[in-house]
Amino acid sequence: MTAPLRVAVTGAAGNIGYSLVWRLASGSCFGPDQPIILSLLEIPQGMQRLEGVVMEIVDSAFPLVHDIVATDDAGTAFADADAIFLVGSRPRTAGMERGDLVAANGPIFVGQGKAINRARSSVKVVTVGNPCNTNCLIASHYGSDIPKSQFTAMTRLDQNRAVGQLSSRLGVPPADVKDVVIWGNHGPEMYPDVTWASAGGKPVREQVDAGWLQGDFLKTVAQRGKAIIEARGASSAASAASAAIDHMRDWHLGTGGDLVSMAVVSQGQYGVPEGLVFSMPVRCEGGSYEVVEGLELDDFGKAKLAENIEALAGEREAVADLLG
Ligand code: NAX
Repeated sequence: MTAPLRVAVTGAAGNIGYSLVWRLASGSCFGPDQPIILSLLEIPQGMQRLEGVVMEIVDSAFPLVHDIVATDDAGTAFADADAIFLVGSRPRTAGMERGDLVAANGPIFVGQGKAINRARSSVKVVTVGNPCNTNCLIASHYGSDIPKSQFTAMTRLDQNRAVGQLSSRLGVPPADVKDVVIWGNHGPEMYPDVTWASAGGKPVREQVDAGWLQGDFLKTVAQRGKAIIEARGASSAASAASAAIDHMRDWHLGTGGDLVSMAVVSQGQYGVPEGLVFSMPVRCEGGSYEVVEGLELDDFGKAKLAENIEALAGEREAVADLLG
């Protein structure tokens, strides 16, 4: 029988966790034949809620779930992990800016980064808790026994939001929208780029005008998180969990040649300063990803990349004391 994968989720009793854990347990991420051990981390104040979550997982009787660990100790949660979803942190609430989030959540990723050193060196880490690019940068700094390539942050929700908008506009199912790229930060300056994208087998740029792409489309995708908070009174949860599943599933099982976007630790590609965690186009195969290099950006794209580099360099500056 296939050996189980050890899958850790932080903030497992939170809103995203409540959706994410069920998708993991059902086989949506690692495949229908891959057993898993769930390793769930919460803060001490969240342990009672986590107990309830564990009871419900047991009650769901998932055939693929071979064991469940529930703990408030990051070292225990991450020991020998094959995959880690860093979700736990404080969500943005109405009126809160990303700068406030950097200060509130950065310190969490110092301790958790150190604890990641206890995972397998092949561990796949996806950072969801915001500001996810910079939290990932902090975690990768302290998780120094693990190769930098194994630390990523999630911009898949932005990709899925862009695909959703194009699908509605062009009247094609989401599966027929391919190769949309998200560049940069999971923040308002993020750039959804359709230069290489197709919908229904035809280039997107031949089907929609540049004014819409640079105007309403960009604005809708960039401000979707805020719009959801205003409508729901709470930040995106089910769609975020779904995107985290997509991100990890593609990394683990491959993208079959399609472009997807992951925020990865830059090695200087596309002029992004080394070490910044920046969303780029990747292809995944055999359990690893490769940044797709050499794509030609137009002037608008180059300006958007510069804007994202500036924003993320600013966030890195804001947490310089944590990286000391
Ligand atoms: P919730 O407040 O519902 O849940 C967070 C959970 O994390 C809570 O149960 C809390 O007790 C726990 N927690 C807090 N600090 C922790 C720590 N140090 N270790 C372990 N657990 C800890 O928030 P939720 O809606 O689940 O959102 C979680 C994070 O995802 C937030 O930072 C949010 O901003 C971020 N998001 C990221 C998205 C992305 O695309 N990258 C989109 C959705 C979401 O906004």
